[in-house]
Amino acid sequence: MGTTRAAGTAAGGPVITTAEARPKTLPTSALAERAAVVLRDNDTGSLVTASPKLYPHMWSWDAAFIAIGLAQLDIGRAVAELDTLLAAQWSDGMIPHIVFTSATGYFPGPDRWGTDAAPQRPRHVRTSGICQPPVHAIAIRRIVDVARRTSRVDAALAEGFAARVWQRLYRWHRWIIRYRIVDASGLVAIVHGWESGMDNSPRWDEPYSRVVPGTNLPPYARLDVLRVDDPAERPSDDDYDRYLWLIEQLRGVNYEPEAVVNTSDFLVADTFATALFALASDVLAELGEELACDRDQVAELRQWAARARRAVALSCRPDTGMAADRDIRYGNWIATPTLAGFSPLLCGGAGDRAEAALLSTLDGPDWSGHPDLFAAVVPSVSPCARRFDQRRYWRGPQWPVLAWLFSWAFARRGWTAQAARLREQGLRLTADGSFGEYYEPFTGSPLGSTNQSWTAAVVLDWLASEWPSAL
Ligand code: 2M8
Repeated sequence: MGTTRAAGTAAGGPVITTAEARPKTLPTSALAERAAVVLRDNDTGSLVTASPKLYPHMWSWDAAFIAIGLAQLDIGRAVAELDTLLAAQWSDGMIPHIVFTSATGYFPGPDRWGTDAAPQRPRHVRTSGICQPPVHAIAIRRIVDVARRTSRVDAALAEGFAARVWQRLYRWHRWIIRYRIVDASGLVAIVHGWESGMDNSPRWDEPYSRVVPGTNLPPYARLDVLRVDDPAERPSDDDYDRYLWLIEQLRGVNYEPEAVVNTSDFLVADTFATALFALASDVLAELGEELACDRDQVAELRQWAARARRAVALSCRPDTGMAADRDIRYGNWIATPTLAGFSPLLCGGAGDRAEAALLSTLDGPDWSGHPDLFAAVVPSVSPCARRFDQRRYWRGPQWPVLAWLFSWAFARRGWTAQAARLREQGLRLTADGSFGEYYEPFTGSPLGSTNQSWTAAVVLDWLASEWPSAL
């Protein structure tokens, strides 16, 4: 405890000094119990907030992962979580990125978003006006699979729910196809870094450098920096000015989906969102086949998945094999080495040789195999990259929720050894039971929020006995 060491030099990267202070490791049963307590404590009755202090509302992709964890406790509660989210779906099909509770401790709240004047908004609840990655079909798949193993009653409940909401999910995917495939890359476009879920990732440095906040940006006070131990774990004030400026732009066109794409100074084709769209469209089509949903719509989903998969494969850089994003406004590729580069491994389509090479990059010393990592979990940015920052949010730390996503996708693809290893290492990272939002890669210390719901949720799923061979 408390010794200081140098780390991060393996592949010629920066010398990084870290203080080791690794907390306890809980036995599995205690870890599962703690995870369940976190989900229960963060439950308002109709939704589980993303975290108790930092994020006292429902976030779209958090809700999907949270529902996966809830399924290990109570299928009915898991289903209710997604029902709450889907009830906030906009009339055009978009699932909003935040569904607000009455809590006031988060900025920007509903007044700053100002979606009340948007005709497509839901009437009974206030939401933000952008979206997040489309992982919801994956959650439904997992809930149905878990329920089928628990009891007939649970299976009937989960399948009935899936059949009931399938059409809503189809409309959500159709919204993405209609409004967010906007350039020849065929990748899913985003109009705000928050839509990627990886808010301040170096992927967005260049596009954000071109967003210049106007002098008429209304004043505001950040609350997020007051809720973490160290503001250096969060985005900078300059980042926030840009985030808020984009909201002003979107609000200015009343969140009309075509106008939003034409207006936002930030318009980027997101390879990671595209891979998730491909994967989730396939999963939704598969559920549609099982539940005898509309055949034409199932066929459309398959086509959308194939197109998105191809777009991700085409985005791969010839030198590294890693997928890239594209700045649509300025017409250039963005090949910053972040974990989004591994997108083809989620959805397939790059070809066997390319995938094998990418898998060995993932396991190699620049990434999960970096010798100084506390746990062999893919960091959000390569520890050998110039812009790697081991404590700052999406610029270096490890995110258990993303490790779960890769582990689930790998198991589905039949890569059980890799899936099992990710699960084992993900559990190593989270074994102290603090359920950090993200983790410092060299010490394994939790950062950002603690008792983060999606971290607790994926740990609960990982701890389920049948994982991963029977996925
Ligand atoms: C983070 O994003 C929000 C804005 O949406 C924030 O920083 O205020 C991201 O990590 C995002 O991916 C996540 O869904 C959200 C809630 O956990 O927090």
